[in-house]
Amino acid sequence: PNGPALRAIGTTAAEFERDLVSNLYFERGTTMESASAQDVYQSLAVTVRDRLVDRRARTATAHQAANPRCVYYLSAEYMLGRQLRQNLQYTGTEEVARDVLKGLGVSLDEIADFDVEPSLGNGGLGRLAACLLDALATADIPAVGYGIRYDLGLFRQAIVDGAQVERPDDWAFDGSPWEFPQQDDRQAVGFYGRVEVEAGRRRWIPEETVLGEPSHMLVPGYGTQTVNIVRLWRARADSDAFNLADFAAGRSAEAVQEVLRSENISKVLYPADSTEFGRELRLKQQYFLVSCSLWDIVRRFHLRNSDWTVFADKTVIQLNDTHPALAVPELMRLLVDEYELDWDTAWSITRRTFAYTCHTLLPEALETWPVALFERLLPRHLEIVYAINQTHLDEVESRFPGDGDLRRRLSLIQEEPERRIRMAHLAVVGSHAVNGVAELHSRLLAETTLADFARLWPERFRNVTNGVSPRRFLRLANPRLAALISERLGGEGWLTDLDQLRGLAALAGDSEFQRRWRVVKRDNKLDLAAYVRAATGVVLDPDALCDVHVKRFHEYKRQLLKLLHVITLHDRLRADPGADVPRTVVFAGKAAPSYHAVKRIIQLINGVAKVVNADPAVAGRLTVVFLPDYNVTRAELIVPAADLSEQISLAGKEASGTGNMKLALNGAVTVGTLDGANIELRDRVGADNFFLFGVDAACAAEVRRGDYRPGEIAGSDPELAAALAAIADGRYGAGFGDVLDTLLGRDEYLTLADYRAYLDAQDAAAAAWRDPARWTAMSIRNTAHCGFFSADRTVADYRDRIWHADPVPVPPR
Ligand code: DL6
Repeated sequence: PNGPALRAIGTTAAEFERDLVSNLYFERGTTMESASAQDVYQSLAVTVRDRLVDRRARTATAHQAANPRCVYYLSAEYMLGRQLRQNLQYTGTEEVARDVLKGLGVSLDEIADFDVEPSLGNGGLGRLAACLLDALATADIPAVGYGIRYDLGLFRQAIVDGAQVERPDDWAFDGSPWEFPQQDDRQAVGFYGRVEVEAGRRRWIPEETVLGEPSHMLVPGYGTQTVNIVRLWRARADSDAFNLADFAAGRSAEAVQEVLRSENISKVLYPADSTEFGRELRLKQQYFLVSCSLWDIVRRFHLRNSDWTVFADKTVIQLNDTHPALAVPELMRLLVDEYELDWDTAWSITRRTFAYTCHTLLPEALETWPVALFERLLPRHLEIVYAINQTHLDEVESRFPGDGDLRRRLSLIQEEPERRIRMAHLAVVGSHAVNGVAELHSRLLAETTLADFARLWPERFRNVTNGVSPRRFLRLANPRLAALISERLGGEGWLTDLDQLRGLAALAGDSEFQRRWRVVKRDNKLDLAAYVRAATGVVLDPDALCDVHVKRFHEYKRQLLKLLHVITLHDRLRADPGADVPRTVVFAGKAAPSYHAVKRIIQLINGVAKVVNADPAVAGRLTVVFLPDYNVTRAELIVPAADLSEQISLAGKEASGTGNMKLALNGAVTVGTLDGANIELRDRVGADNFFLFGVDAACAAEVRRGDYRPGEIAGSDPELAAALAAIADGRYGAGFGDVLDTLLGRDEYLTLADYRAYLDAQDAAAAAWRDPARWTAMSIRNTAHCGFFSADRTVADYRDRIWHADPVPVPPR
């Protein structure tokens, strides 16, 4: 490629300014004198984006020539975060842009605030997908991420009278400069209908068709020329779906009915599944993603190859959890029905192509779909699932003859109380590799959730511990710390070789380095404080211990345990102002709209915050804030400011966690349980630099099986009893009896069992904080030993253990 791209590759100030002004003029139809801030933002974004387009063109050329094995990542969620600053950094144009804008009388920081994060995911799973794409491009591995371009991302969270209120997130309302719509690649997706037999072959005749229209976003690698893409599908109705006659007759709602029915498919991330309509829509979304993406993968394969026998050598499809598991029967349908391969050949190709990552241990999170719904929506796929199941159960029978119980447990179909398709089983049966996302999680998967499968095919199971992007979560989020690290390590090599951070360990006790480390943390806390004050009115003390519990709300993550600690601190401090170190407790996170129990916990947190922050007896000692609308952008603000990282899920429940990694990387010391990747984190940063507490997974399971009586624990621990009494007597707002009932009834997540150990760990943390030299050394050691948690290492593990995909370096222009 040359010609047009040449216009946009210069990185001098003059070239950048020329392109910026030109984009303003030709793309926005305005000039610097009359441009709005939005005009400047959009033109700046396009100016930066253009510098990646040239790399993308060269990447595509290099991939076409090398005909490599490509990694296709199928995920219903991506939390990409804001793009502008990332792309400025990855193109090396941040300083140029800042200077050029300044010369034009505009501040880059103000303009950068117009950048909108596409929140196309719920939490960990979606953010992991984004970190892996970043690391794939950085490793020069040819990859495409496939997902859904939801019109409305994860809801925006507002707090009204202490309670969570969900507002729509119309992330592209002002137009997203990062999207490239690809109307030419629209693809028809069928639903419903019937199966017919034609010349001895079964063929699906769908009754309804929707168009999948892709747009892609660029995913640049850091320090490399590779630019991969994420391709997001949007549902569109056919252009003649609008009923003009109805409209003319005044029936405007009827006129748009077909358009809405089609376009609803990509309208919202995770439609509520409490109604039949919502459940059907969700399954439609999943098939929509899978159908569009497989068509595209096959199209890409045929651009470079003609022989199906090499499909699996050129293609690996990673299923990010079970949401895209329909890809297994869909590929079978394409191969058998459309391309007329025989079943066994198709099945061998399919199995060699797919790999599956499981992200949970919670039984309720393992997806199943009612057979009746599945049959109505995807009749041919149901036949294929049955056929796959038959072959699978025959294999089970031949390996374990006469074990009907085992067959029932391993079947793709659950029979009772209603016939349902088990999507995790479908994903395991259709894949050659299955992985968990942390050592403990992978072990527990093989020992519990998927134990029968692990017995059947032990060779399929492996672990790939999660990781995070050091570019986004250190350099971009925490430029002060990144600069200090680069200064001391003599360069930025650590950004792509995170183990180099080990070099900091030797400086952990160096008083001058410690002083600078503390200055960075304090400055980051001042930034957070400014934001918190503007958003909530709460004033934070930058010298207080910044104690953060930020992540999705779920009972197993035990925000309530943290809150009991806060209530106890409140009591203790009222009696003795020196009972704890000055502390700011930051909560942030969203609750699923229908998850009533944790929405009540959010309310209680806000009730506690209101009372504590207004209590003169603890002023300057304890501050509690709930920061609304947690997302990637907010994380980038909170994580660099944190001193203490709360990773306190009940052991055996959190698959991995990635917030634990981001926080430790930024020098926060963890107080945590032996859960998920906490275990590996503690192994690496050292037990002396981690505050461990609580039951382990085996013990938790045992307690759960036994005669656990939370009421007795509450009765025998006066501080705990006082905390519960304070909630009961309405000190933090009336009517939280339901929260207490859950704790004193089943206490499913052993909050009360771990309370005392947790408080002891917090007291140990406070003691360490009282000694700044000790604390700072712990903080530095956390950062120094976090190299393992780079997404680059995660991608290298996937590459070596599952994908076997070689890098294809893209030559510079
Ligand atoms: O693997 C990414 C992330 C883990 O770090 C979290 O521990 C885990 O809870 C999360 N899982 C999900 C989806 N759960 N299901 N199904 O977000 O994945």
